[in-house]
Amino acid sequence: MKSSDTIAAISTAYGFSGIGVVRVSGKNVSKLIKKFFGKTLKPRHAYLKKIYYQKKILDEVVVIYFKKPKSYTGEDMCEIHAHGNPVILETITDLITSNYARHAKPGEFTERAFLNNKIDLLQAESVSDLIASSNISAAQSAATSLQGEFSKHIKILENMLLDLRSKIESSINFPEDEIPEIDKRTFKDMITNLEKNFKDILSIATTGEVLNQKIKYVVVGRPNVGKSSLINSILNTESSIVSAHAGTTRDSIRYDVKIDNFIISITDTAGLRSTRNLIEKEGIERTKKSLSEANRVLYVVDAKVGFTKSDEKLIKKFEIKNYDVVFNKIDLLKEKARIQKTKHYSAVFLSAKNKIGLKFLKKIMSEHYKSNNSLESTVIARKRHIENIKAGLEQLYIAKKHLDNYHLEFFAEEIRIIHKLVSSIIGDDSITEKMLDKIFSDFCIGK
Ligand SMILES: Nc1nc2c(ncn2[C@@H]2O[C@H](COP(=O)(O)OP(=O)(O)OP(=O)(O)O)[C@@H](O)[C@H]2O)c(=O)[nH]1
Ligand SMILES: [Mg+2]
Repeated sequence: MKSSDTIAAISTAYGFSGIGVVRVSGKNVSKLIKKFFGKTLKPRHAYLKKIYYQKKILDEVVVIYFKKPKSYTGEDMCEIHAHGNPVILETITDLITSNYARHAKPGEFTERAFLNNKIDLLQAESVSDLIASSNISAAQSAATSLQGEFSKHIKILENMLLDLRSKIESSINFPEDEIPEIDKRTFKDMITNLEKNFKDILSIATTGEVLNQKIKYVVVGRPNVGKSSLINSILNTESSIVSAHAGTTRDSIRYDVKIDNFIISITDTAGLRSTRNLIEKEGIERTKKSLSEANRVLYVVDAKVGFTKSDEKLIKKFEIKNYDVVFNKIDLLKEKARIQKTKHYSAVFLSAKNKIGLKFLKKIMSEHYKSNNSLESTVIARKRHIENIKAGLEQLYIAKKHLDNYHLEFFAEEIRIIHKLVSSIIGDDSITEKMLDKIFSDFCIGK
């Protein structure tokens, strides 16, 4: 399965930025360095070098050479830190791939790190999870898994199973078919310990989907209260159309935005009112749909009008739950921005148009985020891992029954299956190329 050809890719996101990095890994790296930069470089030292294209300077770059096995992939590697311009980065990659390397496939650098035993499969997967994290807890859990914390738990389980299997083997060699009483007691104790370990792992491992869940906010209210203006000031752009005309927004539009250190989704909707206009009616239908998918609602009112009986009616009619009320346009009242907590909701007084008091709204969002993420989870897990652990636990219960019934052969077979389920989590020999392809194809190129 090990491939020895040299691969190259741009490892930073596409677009314009301060710097962009091209990564190369494989046996041609030192040849390439010599050709490009005229001499060999000391490993893990940064060198300022020039790169030429058709005899003219293309860019001044920082090059770092990593000599195997002390590199991310475990092979000879080099990183070229150029200016973050797609034209420059693509030209450098072309120069490299025309003679010394081929383009890397998604996740191929990490796949090589796995194949060269730099990391196990669990850690490899957490690299991708770390990159995809949408909040600080997800990122920290992925980083913890990447450090090998999750693998450590799995390895303990694996060793316990190995130990049990070798004990079973020596018991099987007894002439009688039955399990000697003394062995049975030992096996029982070991099974109890295994069960505890399986359960402990399930309690600390949480899937990325759960950890990355974004709170979905929907902004609703009557026409013209300033819903679109509120969204624009949160996004700091003019994404939603704002006008003095009531009924401006006719569609539900979703945006993702970063607040502090987490990402939320927020949806602008059509103002709620009775209308004969067919398009506006359809817009209100879409508001209903957005409401049904929301975790939290921001119900906006015009501070000059206040929160009235008719707002209460609307909230009932549209079955709006988990809402806070935004009193917008406080600039017209010369009121101070603030939060006021009531029995049913928090009231935030602000001005969307003048961007006054937004920090109070963000404070409330932070509180929502914290109460949503009170999980004490420490490691990030894939569905694949959780499924294997759960399946292992189920098999363990079956094994227990065989043990109670003195069926040593069946018991041994169950433990063998459990062992396989656990080992494939960190990637043992039973992992097929096909499975690896599937796992690494989710990665981004250059990682
Ligand atoms: N003075 C003042 N005017 C505001 C404020 N926020 C919004 N407006 C004005 O209120 C009007 C309506 O704003 P929108 O953001 O379009 O309101 P909306 O709730 O999205 O309206 P619909 O999409 O029609 O339901 C516009 O003229 C805005 O400029 C504010 O904080 N202060
Ligand atoms: Mg609007």
